[in-house]
Amino acid sequence: MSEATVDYRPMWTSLGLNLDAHDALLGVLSKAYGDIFMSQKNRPEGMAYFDFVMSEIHGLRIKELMDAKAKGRKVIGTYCTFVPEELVLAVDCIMVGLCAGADFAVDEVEKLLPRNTCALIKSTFGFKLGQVCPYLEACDMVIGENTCDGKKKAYEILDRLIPNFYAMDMPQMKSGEGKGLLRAEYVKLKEQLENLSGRRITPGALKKAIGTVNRKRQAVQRLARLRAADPAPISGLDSLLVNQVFFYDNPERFTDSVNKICDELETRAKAHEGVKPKGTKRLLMTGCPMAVPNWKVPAVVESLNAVVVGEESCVGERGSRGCVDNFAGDVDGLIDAIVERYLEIDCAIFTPNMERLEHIKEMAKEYKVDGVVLYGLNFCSPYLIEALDVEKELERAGIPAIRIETDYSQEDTGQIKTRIEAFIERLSD
Ligand code: BJ8
Repeated sequence: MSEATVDYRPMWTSLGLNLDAHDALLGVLSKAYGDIFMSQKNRPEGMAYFDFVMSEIHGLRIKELMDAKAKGRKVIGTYCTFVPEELVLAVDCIMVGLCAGADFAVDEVEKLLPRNTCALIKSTFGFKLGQVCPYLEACDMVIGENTCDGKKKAYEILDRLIPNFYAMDMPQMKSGEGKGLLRAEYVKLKEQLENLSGRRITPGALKKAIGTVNRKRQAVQRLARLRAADPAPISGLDSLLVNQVFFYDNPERFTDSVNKICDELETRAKAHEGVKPKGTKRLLMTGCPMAVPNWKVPAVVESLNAVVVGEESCVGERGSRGCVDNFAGDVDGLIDAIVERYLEIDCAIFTPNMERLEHIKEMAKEYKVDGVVLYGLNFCSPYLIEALDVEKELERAGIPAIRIETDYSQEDTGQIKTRIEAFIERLSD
């Protein structure tokens, strides 16, 4: 990650950031990125765009948001893939993902939350309490969703810390009333967005927004399919980075950049060129989402004789698969189509959630994986409990799996490395 050439400090000050704390965070981020990403070999040339995005993560993109705000556009922050970007774009607002992947202001956080709260929620609080996230501070509205119990209760507190915080309710079951409940929540959200932006959603605007988000998803779906090649034409780390940038980049520019990488990967695949030799062990990761800069486990995997070829995750295929049908002629019909697509997200908050097990097996087959890493954050009951069933199901299907339970600290990296190394050796038997 290169140094920013423009002085963004006045912009950060105007957003109310704590500049010293923010410098410290950027230092950690920059070092982690340099150590992990820039030491990779044989990366696609198209990753240069994503290196640039990361070097400007709190610079140019924030400036773009501030320029858009100056012209009257609103910025909407989200913490979950269940918030439809289609509705946000249809009122000419900009959506940014706010999930954070680093510990910050832990002592302050633990005055508000129990220590045994998952790292993702604690990090959300740390970024707010430490005043270090320009995305969060640039938001005109922040949407939380009542998914897991941790988020649901934490949002009651976050509501007091963040101005214009809006909590969206979520069904716990997809069957029965579930679809109707989600639809009702999306209609309420649409009204909130219309009030904030002063625009009414028209069929034309919603269709255009659906097209934009579909193209963005299709680009990452194309990238995912190309990873089925052996040798893998792109590393799991670079693919994860693309899926992370999905949440805050300009959608059209992101789509073009991903498609350019895909063109390059097609050529690589035809030439049997890869980031590691053919026959390298291929792993699928499944479980909790990994937000920037949470690269710990894939970095460990790829420091060994293995490559990650898929992520069954909300920062990955669970969050980006499927598209919204764009055929209906009115807003009601288009919202029905949005509900259909979003209900396909197999989040572990749903009960039962058998579709997720099927999807993991499908991915294992499609990407020709040798083994699966069940990734869970400490204290995340939904994914840690579901991991037991996933493991049994994979065992029945003859697919080896390893459960990794961790947090955002680096203290257990050595131990995780030892376990994954032994797992990979077992795959060679
Ligand atoms: S749709 S996965 S983005 S809720 S790790 S906070 S589940 S205790 S993140 Fe998620 Fe939406 Fe579901 Fe996806 Fe709770 Fe677990 Fe923490 Fe989690």
